[in-house]
Amino acid sequence: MEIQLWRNILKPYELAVKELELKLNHIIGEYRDNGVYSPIESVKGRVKSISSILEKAQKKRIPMQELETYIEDIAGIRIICQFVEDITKVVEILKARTDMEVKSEKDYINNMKESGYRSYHMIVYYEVQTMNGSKKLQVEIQIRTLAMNFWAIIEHSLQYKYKKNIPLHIRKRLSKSADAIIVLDNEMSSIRNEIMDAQNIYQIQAHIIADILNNIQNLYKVANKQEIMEIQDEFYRIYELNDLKQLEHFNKQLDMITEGYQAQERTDR
Ligand code: 0O2
Repeated sequence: MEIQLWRNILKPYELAVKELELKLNHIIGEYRDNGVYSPIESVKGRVKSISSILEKAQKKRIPMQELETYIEDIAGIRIICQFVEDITKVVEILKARTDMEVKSEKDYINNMKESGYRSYHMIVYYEVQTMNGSKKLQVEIQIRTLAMNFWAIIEHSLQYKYKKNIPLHIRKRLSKSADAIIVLDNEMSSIRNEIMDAQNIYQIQAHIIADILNNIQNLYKVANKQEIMEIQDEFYRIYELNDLKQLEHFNKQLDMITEGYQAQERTDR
């Protein structure tokens, strides 16, 4: 096939990957902006390289004109979660979406592969708009924890190094480390609430501080310099106390001061 034709085939897949990365990252932002723990930690997408597509087509004896039907992972999205429990939540979120339709699912979390590989796979249909109209594509979504991802990346590199023929002694070690990953994920799950609380507090604090700085910036336009200096000194004092309640209280006071100036401005007009 001509290079230019490959480009034309792959372009819509590139669009699908970009759109899905944007949409899924937006979910993370929505959760965090609301001070709620996000079940998605990070998202990464890729379009399969031409050489990998050819390799897979050859291995599976797929005719060129049927590549797009039988190679389901030309577009791939990987969703990383912190905890195993989050994976179920992410699957629910994806199933509830109206911009994709689930074709098939594979649960390698509860049915670990012989290699030790664990991940939840979904093949979804996703529609993109191109200059030639809309096109429905298949996208593979892999959902796994940070720990599972660590294992999969290492094992994938070894598969590449040994051309999918990893020596037995290394396979045994990989299998042992896959078991260790299960223990690690379970341990993390047992302190999940504690970790989630800590992360939420961090997010809330970051929001309040951003709010306070925004308020102070607005006050520059209306308040006198002396008052702003006092407010700033007070902010630094409270910030050093590292006390969320005091920061919240200070922010409310700033809101009131700002409202006071706005009311005065209205009556002056
Ligand atoms: P790449 O380079 O990641 O794109 P097949 O695709 O034929 O191997 P199948 O049944 O079509 O297998 O799909 P399956 O088993 O769900 O695997 C799809 C993808 O999951 C693989 O794509 C890998 O990304 C990942 N995967 C599956 N098994 C393993 C494993 O044992 N170790 C690692 N590290 N990853 C795995 P590709 O095309 O094989 O590879």
